[in-house]
Amino acid sequence: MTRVLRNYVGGEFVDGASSFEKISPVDGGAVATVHEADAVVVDAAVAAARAALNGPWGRSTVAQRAALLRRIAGRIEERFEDLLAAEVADTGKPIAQARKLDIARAAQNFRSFADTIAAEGLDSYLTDTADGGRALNYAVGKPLGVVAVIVPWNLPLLLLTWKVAPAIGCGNAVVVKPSEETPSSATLLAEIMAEAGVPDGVYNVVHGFGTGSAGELLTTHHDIDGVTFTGESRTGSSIMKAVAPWVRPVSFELGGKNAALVFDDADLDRTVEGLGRSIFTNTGQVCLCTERVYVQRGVFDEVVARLAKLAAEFRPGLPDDPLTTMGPLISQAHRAKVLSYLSLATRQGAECVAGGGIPDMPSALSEGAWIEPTLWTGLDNATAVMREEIFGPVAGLVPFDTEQEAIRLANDTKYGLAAAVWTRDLDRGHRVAQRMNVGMAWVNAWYLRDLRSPFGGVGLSGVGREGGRHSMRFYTSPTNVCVRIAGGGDD
Ligand code: NAD
Ligand code: 6OH
Repeated sequence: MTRVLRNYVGGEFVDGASSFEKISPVDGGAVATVHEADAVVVDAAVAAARAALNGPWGRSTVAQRAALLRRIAGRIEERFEDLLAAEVADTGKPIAQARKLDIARAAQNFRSFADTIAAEGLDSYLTDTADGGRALNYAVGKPLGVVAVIVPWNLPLLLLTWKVAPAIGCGNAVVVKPSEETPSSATLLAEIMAEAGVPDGVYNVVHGFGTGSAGELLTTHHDIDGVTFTGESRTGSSIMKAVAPWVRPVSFELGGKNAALVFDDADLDRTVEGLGRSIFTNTGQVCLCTERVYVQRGVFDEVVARLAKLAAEFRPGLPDDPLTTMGPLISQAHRAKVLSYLSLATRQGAECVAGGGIPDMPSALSEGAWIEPTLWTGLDNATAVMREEIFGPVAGLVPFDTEQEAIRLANDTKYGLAAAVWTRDLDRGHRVAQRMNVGMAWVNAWYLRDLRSPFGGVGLSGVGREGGRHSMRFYTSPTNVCVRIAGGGDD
């Protein structure tokens, strides 16, 4: 029997008017029946969040909220195996990866933001006035209010908690809309929130799709105060339009078409290992994944050969098989999109040097969304394959001659999320990284995170930054108080 997942509103699990099936990307079987939130449920969730803000939660202190975030982190660790099972059932990702990255980061997100809010200082200025006196300005950071949190399916719990932790830490109430592909961990988190003592209405979950469903109902709701969204650039654009009538603040972490730049002095062992992780982690379904690799001509053939060998060594399989090193894509629909780029690459003149199709799988897994890690050479930077986000375990490799040319090729994109520079020359590492038109550039590393640093992108890759105090800026709304201190008693 499949599980039934309900919406979570004001501390209660509630049905929706209709339901949909969540399908496993591993074998095509049913994972869960999910209650879809209609307008009545979304309204109730927003109202529950508003009521929480108007109650004792609205008067909670930073110290109380920091303690609460730490309790949530502790409870996540106690229910680690439940969350792991939920996440793996939805995504099919190898358990070892979900254990190390996805679920572990959920607890870290809460702890990190507990530290951030507890350490936040007062934003204050002393101003000289014309009469020789002074004025004291200080800004009181108040919660933004009811925050709509809309997240994708690739790192479901990690990305959800990356937003929910600072939102709650800053005293907001949230209505979360997880992806229709990954409804399980957000629902389980509702139980964890209740167990940790989060007041009713502070964390609400509405299930469903985007357009014409819970996502749109939430972003067009008249009583939300802001939207934080992670997902596709096109969806970000729709949400921006949806909130325009109310001029609501948004924070968007969107797609990428990220470049790696490999110089001929790079440590090739570290570089190829790093490239492999950056292209293939989570079956290429991380917004930060590299899909364009620019390699200096002198080492091009060697990098291609070594990376192709590494790609061929990946083993698709069941999440709990210790030998599995690559899971499926999230769904058949997403695989159809990735496969369409595989055939387009060939039509656009690519030479496929690794993968290129669907791997042979045992018959029990034949309905899964499996795909081969794929590498191409011979693609021009102007081709759709090199310009559009594919979001699969794929990359095109292109040679370059000079540093200037590498910078120009890497920056020749409408996206601007991340880049990775591989070189032993640290002057060049800094120089090139600083010239990348992106939110995040790594040198001799990829996806190495400090949760206090600004995370986000430019261009089609997003609006705003989150992380540490950058998150606090989005999740709070300051009121500046200016107190005149008259000078000398002659005023
Ligand atoms: P998506 O944009 O299709 O969906 C994301 C979420 O938005 C889902 O919950 C979906 O139901 C909802 N949604 C869709 N249309 C909506 C609408 N009109 N109104 C309101 N909500 C709507 O993205 P996805 O396919 O789930 O995720 C993959 C994409 O996410 C990729 O483009 C990837 O690059 C991006 N992503 C970016 C980051 C980042 O930090 N920059 C992180 C993870 C994923
Ligand atoms: C995108 O798929 C990954 C985003 C990662 C983060 O937001 C993070 O905090 O690590």
